Amino acid sequence: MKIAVATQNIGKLKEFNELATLTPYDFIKLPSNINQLPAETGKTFYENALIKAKFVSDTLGIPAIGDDSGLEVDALDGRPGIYSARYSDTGTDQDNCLKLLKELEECKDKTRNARFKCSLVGYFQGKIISSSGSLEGKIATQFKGSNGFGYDPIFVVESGYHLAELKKNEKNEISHRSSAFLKLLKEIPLLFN
Ligand code: ITT
Repeated sequence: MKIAVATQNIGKLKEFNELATLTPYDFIKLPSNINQLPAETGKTFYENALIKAKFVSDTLGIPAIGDDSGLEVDALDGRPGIYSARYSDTGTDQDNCLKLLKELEECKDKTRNARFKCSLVGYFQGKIISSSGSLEGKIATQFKGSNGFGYDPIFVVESGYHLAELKKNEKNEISHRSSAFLKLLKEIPLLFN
C-alpha cells in the first residue's frame, strides 16, 4: 500500500522513513515530475498540510500525506508559526535560526518558551484524515548539535539537550511529528476503503 509523502523537506522525509519502518505501508518520496508544491496559502498548519496532500494525491492518483509544521515562540506571540520555513530572507535553516536568536535577544520578554507543532493530513479521492502533535521546549541562546534540521540546533527539550544533539530514534520518541504520525497511523485504513 503506497502513500506519497508530500514534502520537499529532506529532514522531514528522513524522519518519516524512520517512523514508517514500524508500519505496513510503503511511504514514497515525491517523484521527479513533482518539483514544486503549491503555494501555502492556508492560515493554519492544517490547511497548508491539506493543500500539499491533496495536490500530490490528485497528481499521482494514490493517497498522500502532507506535513505542515513550525515553531511557536511565546515571547513573539506565536511567531514564526506557519511562516517558520520562510522566516528569514533566505529561508535557510541557518538564517532562520539566527534571525530567531536575534529577535529574542532584542525582545523585552525574556522568557524563551516555545513549542514545535506538526499537522499531518492524509488525502485520497475526497477522503481526509488528520492529526497533530506538539513538543514543548525552550529556545537556546546558541546553536548546539548537528543532527536533525530546521530549528533543531536551537531548541532545548526537557532533558536539557538541544534537539540537534539527539539521535534520530531519540528525537522520534518525543517529537511533534512522531506523535502526530502515531495518531494518524490508526486512521490510514480509512483512506484505502
Ligand atoms: P514542505 O512544505 O515541502 O513539507 P517546508 O520545509 O517548506 O517543506 P513547512 O512549510 O511545514 O515545510 O515548514 C516547516 C519549517 O518548520 C521547516 O522548514 C523547519 O524550519 C521547521 N520545522 C518543522 N519541523 C521541525 C523539526 O522537527 N525540527 C526543526 N525544525 C522544524
